[in-house]
Formats: sequence, C-alpha cells, structure tokens
Amino acid sequence: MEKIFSGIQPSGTLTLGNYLGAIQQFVELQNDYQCFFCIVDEHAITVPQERLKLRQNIRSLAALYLASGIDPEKATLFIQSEVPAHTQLGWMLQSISYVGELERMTQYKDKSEGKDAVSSALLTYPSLMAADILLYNTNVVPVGDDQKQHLELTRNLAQRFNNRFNEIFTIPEIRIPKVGARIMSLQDPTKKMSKSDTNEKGYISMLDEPKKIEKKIKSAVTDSEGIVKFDKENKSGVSNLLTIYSSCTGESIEALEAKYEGKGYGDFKQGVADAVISVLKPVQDRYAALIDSKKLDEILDQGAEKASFTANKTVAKAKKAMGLGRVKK
Ligand code: ATP
Ligand code: LTN
Repeated sequence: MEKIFSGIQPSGTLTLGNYLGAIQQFVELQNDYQCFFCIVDEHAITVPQERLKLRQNIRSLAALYLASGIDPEKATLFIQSEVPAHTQLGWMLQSISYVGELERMTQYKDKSEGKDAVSSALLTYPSLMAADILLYNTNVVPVGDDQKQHLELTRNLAQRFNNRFNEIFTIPEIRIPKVGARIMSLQDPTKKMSKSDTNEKGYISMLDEPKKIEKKIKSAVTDSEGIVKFDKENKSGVSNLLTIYSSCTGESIEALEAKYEGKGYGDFKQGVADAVISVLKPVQDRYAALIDSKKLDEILDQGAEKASFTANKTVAKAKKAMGLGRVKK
C-alpha cells in the first residue's frame, strides 16, 4: 500500500483553511493509503511559543484530527517530539542542505521579515520537514498550496542523499486539493487565512461558536458590485467565499453562482455561514467529548510507538549510509 505523511503545526487553534486545505482530504485518503499524520510541535518552536499554550495546542490539535474523522484504526496519529527519529534524521539532512536554498524559502522570508531575532531553526525548518516525510518512505504528501516549495526541496534533498550515499529514500509526490488549496483571510483576501493572524476577524477557528462564525462571515470583505461571481483577480473576497462554500457542501462554483444569481451578498453570506456551521458543528461536538479523555492519550501513545518502529529503521539505514556510529557486531 502506498504511504502518506502530513503534518500540522500546533501553533494555535486550527482554522477553516487548515480544515479545507488539509484535514478534509486526510480523512478521505486514510481509506486508500497507509497514513501517518503528525502534530509537528518541533516545527512550532521555530518561532517563540508559550509553554503552557503550546501544550494545550498540541492536545487540542490531536483531538481535532480525531473529531474531524481521522480513524486511529486506519491511520497513525502522533506527536513529532515523541518520536526522536525526526530530529535525528533532520540533523543528517541539514548537513546536506545549503544555506542558500534554505534562504530562498518564501515561508522563511515571510516569517523572518522585519524581525531582529530570528532563530536558526526557522531557517533549517525545511530540512526537518524533509526528515518528517522521508522517514516513512512516503509516496504522497497532501498539503495546501503554500507548502509546494518545501516539498520541492524535500525531493531535492532525497535525491541528493540517494546520489551521494545510498538509494534509501522514496521520492515523494505532492498532492494539492483542487478546491480549497488556499483559503484566504476574510479581512484581506489577498493573504492566506492563518491561525497566527493578529486580526481574529480574518479567520474562522474550527472551534468558533456558530454565532461567531456567522458574524465573521457577515463582516467578510467583499466589493460593492453585488454580483456573486468567481473572479479571483477583481473579486477576491467573493471568490474566497465561493471557494469556502463549495468546499463545505461539495456543490460546484458554477452551481453556486447560478443559485445566487440576482440575489445580494446578504443572502449569499448567510448561505456560506450555514454551510460552514453544518460542517464544523458536528466536529466541535466530537471534540468536546475527546479533549479530556484518556482515550486520546492512548491513541497518541500507540501512534508514537507505531511511528517510531518505521522511523527508527530509516534512521538506522541513513546512519549506515553516511558512516555515522559503529558497525554493530
Ligand atoms: P500558520 O497559520 O500559523 O501560518 P499554517 O496554517 O501555514 O500556519 P500549518 O498549520 O502547519 O501551517 O498548516 C497545516 C496544513 O494546512 C498545511 O497543509 C497547509 O498547507 C494547510 N493550510 C494552512 N493554511 C491554509 C489555508 N489558508 N488554505 C488552505 N490550506 C491551508
Ligand atoms: N511546514 C508545514 C507543516 C509540516 C508538514 C511536514 C507538512 C511540517 N512537516 C511534513 C507535510 C509534511 C506547514 O507549515 N504547514
């Protein structure tokens, strides 16, 4: 069976963007692939985190994965820092990563811009991400549009390692959803919806109450034309809402344009809000039952154990290929 790996950072409560761009496809893929889904807490600390908040976010993310439909019988769900193989291979891959190629990553440029204290881990982040993926002989990596460049680098590092040392890594493919790959901020539809946005009105958290969701969608930035039509260039706000609507209900953008022909943005926004609420409400109910449960810990313990089993084998091969350590008699 082909393998899938993907990770999400516990850097805040997940947004609707994470759900539509990532989790929703994970749930479908778990039926056809052997899946590893990871809470990448070691990636989160590349920017400053508050320790108690981070702890809370890690647990909350695990519960959200499960509440969204990740089935621990089918997929392996685990926390990155509980599987030491990630940082071990991450270091080895750093040794074949070039500073120049890391500095070219747009996520690095965006997150370091204007800051005077930038951690070295923020720069080397993509080498750790490559390790995450390569540890599991991953064939496919489902991610949002923003991760394309990191995936390209992962492929390059895998190839470089294979050429230089030994053919041990599978070269992974990227998989981006057709609709929903890039959900934009509700307040600035030229920016992606992000959980680290300082303006709370820009994103919908997966745990926002229905009333709040409705309010945020009603105050989403649109335009003065009053026509519900998909046009990313000239009508980015409306186009973003159409994408959200379509991803939540499965209706095509064209069908939605036809449905709202001759109607104003008021009706349209109500429709978007209802669609989002009907997707998120059941997830929120399951989340409430999971967050303080022992079952959640059991699932994460088992996940770490299963992930370590595969990951440790890859680390042993990579060490051998690079000449690290001793030959065991
Ligand atoms: P931050 O919001 O803190 O900038 P992030 O959302 O970019 O972080 P992650 O939470 O690790 O980073 O992203 C998890 C997954 O969600 C990735 O596959 C990413 O591509 C996807 N994703 C994130 N934001 C969006 C978005 N606005 N639209 C679609 N997919 C998204
Ligand atoms: N860089 C990703 C999170 C991430 C990831 C991964 C995604 C870390 N490791 C491995 C897929 C596979 C992000 O910021 N969204």
